[in-house]
This record gives sequence, structure tokens and C-alpha cells, in this order.
Amino acid sequence: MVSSAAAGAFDERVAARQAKLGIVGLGYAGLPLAMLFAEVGFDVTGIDLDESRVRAVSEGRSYLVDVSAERYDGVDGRLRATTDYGRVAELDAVTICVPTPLSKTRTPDISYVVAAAEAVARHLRDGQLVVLQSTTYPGTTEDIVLPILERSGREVGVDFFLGYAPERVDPGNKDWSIRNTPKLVAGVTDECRRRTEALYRPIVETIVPVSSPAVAETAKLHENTFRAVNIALANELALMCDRLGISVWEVIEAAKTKPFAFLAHYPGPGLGGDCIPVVPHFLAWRLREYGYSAQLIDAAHEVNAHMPVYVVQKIADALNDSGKPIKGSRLLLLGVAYKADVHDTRESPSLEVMRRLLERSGEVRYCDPWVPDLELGDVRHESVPWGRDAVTWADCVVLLTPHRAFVDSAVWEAAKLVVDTRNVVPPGPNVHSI
Ligand code: SAJ
Repeated sequence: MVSSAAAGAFDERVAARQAKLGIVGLGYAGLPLAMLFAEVGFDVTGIDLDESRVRAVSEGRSYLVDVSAERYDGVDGRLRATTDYGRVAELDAVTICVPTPLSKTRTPDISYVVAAAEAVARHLRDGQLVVLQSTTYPGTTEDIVLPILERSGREVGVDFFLGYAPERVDPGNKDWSIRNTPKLVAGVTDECRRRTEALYRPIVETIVPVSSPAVAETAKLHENTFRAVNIALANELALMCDRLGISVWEVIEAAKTKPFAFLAHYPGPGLGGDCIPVVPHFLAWRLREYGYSAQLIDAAHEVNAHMPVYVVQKIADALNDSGKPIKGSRLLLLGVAYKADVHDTRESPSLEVMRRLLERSGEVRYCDPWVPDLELGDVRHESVPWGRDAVTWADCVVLLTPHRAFVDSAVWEAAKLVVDTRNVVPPGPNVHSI
């Protein structure tokens, strides 16, 4: 049993900002968290195996949209970075924020979580709190991380403490930050949860304790699965409205007038990002171990994965009206990032559209102010500048990512033919919408 004195001492060190904090993984979730802890007065050690990230943090250089170079000036050296896990031994609390990608066979790859837990375990000290933030399948904290940490012979809830608190970071979101986004918090024992709550209290306005890590792990997956399934529903609505000969965009706008029990999602060329296309498969994979098949998740994946095929068919149909095949036609793709006004192309459906058009011998160029160049297969492509020249070159312009630069542009009237997958191009006889 933990003495109340020891519990009190931890809370006091946190409340007094004397606790030494560590963040493992300085990516889009870890670095903003490390910076925020430093800004409220903690001494923070960031640990990352990527030496370029460690150098950037040490030199106060920004490499994430949410952490500008100016923020380093404000923390007076309280945020340091290292590749040395040995520094864990000096810390009171360590938060693990490493990636959890999908493997090629669409199963969860938690190798980064395991490696981080093993490295922390090698330097674990009595009284330390370890918190996992990575998005992962239910059972990871208690069935994978806990046994690794207990190998040291220490007992959880007595000699060390283990919590789970999923990240809800939305890079670039100006409305929702770490501070004002409610934070789910769980612990392997009550004292684990209590200490995890104490850790986040100085930086998060609303802490939501839940009864177990599995509840928090599953809630996070449910949040993103909700989004993927509703996007798939919007995409299926587009396929249905195409057959009905009505505008899916007008249907959604009409449905949106219902003031309750409706949350609009919109069709597009498919599902991109390292989050929404990935996370639902963690849940489906885990439930298969219980003999349960998550039909909605699998069906949503099929619908979302079909959208690039549908967009290519719309392009072929639009060109056909002008008596042109895809083969040999000049095709300008607008936007390869997975969503508006980001640099990120991970899982971007634009790349699948581009690949399919190249396969059909289209002459393909892309324009994306946020992505100057990209590798597709073993070919390097460079973005062409946005403007009338780019548009007049093309037999067909395809709007895939609604970057601000494309939305309010007068360039559209120069286009011979447009396929618009995001409902941002002014309507016209030469504009085909999905
Ligand atoms: N998309 C659609 N139709 C929609 C919404 C999105 O086709 O109605 C597409 C986007 O184009 C993109 C993909 O889905 O390719 C994912 O878009 P996203 O807006 O969900 O963006 P993400 O991947 O950055 O998701 C993050 C998530 N945040 C966290 O997990 C903490 C997600 O839960 C947020 O809802 C989302 O940001 C957000 O709202 O910005």
C-alpha cells in the first residue's frame, strides 16, 4: 500500500512544478505536450531516437506546426532533449507518445510502444509514474506495457505507477488544444489513476477519469472509428446520389438543417492521414481475437477505399464527354496532402488517384503549395505553381484537397474541364462534381 506521505509528496512536487518530467517521442503529440509542461514551469526532458529532432529541440528550432520557434524562448531552457534513455532514472514521471502504425497486413504495430516501455523499464526507479498516451488497442497498457515494467521486480501501484491517457491532438487546430480538450485518464490501480490525474492537472482544464486503461484505450478508438464510419456513410451517399442524379452536397446541407441528432460529414476522394484510416483497424483486429467481426469498420474501409476508384471513373466519364480517353490526356491534380492546409501526405487518397491515372497512361501533373515534391513508386514528381498556366495546360483539372489557396481563386474560369471532389469549385457546365 502506498503511504499517504509518499502520495502527498508526489502531488506536492507536481503542484510545486518541482517534479522532473520526461516525454518519450517528440512527434505531433509528444513535443506540444513537452512544451506545454515546460511553459507551466516544469523541467522537461524530451527523449527521441531521431537525432535531428533532438538537435532541433536543443537549438530551439520548430519542426511542428503547433510548436513555433518563439515558444522555445519562453521556457528558459526548461525543455531539453536527448537520445539517452538513461535520463529516465532522474525523472518523477515519464509519458510515452510514440507512433502506433498499422503493419502492411493492417494489424496494429506496437513495436515502438514495446521498445519505449523496455527502454524505460531499464532505468525505472521506485516511485516513478509512467503514462502511455499512444493510440492503441484495448489491453495494451495492462497486458503489454505493465509486464515489461514489472520485470524489474517492482509492483505496480506500490513501487511504480502506470496510467493511460490517450492523446487528442489535432495538429493545426486553432480552437482545440491540449489545454482545453478534455483528457481521459485511467490507471492500472486507483493510485496510478490518481497520480496520472495529478500530472495532467496543471496543463489540462478538464480531466475525465475512467475506470480502467481498457476503457480509455477503447474510447479513443471509438472517437476515430465514429469519424471513419461517418465519412464512409457520406461517401456511400455520394455514390447513391450519383445514381439518383442529385447533388450529394445539397442533400447534406439539407440534412444539416436538422438541429439535433445529426452531425455532417462530407464525401471526398477517400480517407487520408495517419489517424482515421488506421485506428479503426486496431479495434477490428482486437475483437477478431474474441471471435467478433466488426462489420461496420470493415464495410466503412471498403467504401472509403473505393473512392479513389470512383474519382478516376468520374474523370474518365468527364473526358469521355469531350471525346478524350485518360490515355494521353493532360491531367492536373490539385492537392496531394491528405487534408486542407497541411503538409502531410500519409495515406492521402490523392496519391492513389495519381497512381491510377498514371497506370492508365494519363499525362499527370500535380499542384500543392504545401507539398513541393513527392515520390510515387520510384518516380519523383514536383508540384507545379498554382495559377492560370497550370490550369490552361490541362485537359482536366481535378480538385482533391481543398487547400485555401484553391478555394477562393478566380483561376477556375480558365479550366477546360474540372472534376471537383470537395464541392469548392464554382458550378459551371465544365464542372463535374462527385
Ligand atoms: N474527411 C472526409 N470527409 C469529412 C472529414 C474528413 O473525407 O467529412 C477526410 C479528410 O479529407 C482526410 C481524412 O478524412 O483525408 C481524415 O480527416 P480528419 O479531418 O479526421 O483529419 P485527421 O486525420 O487529422 O483527424 C484528426 C483527429 N484528431 C484526433 O484523433 C485527436 C480526428 O479525431 C479529428 O476529428 C480531426 O483531426 C479534426 O476534426 O480535425
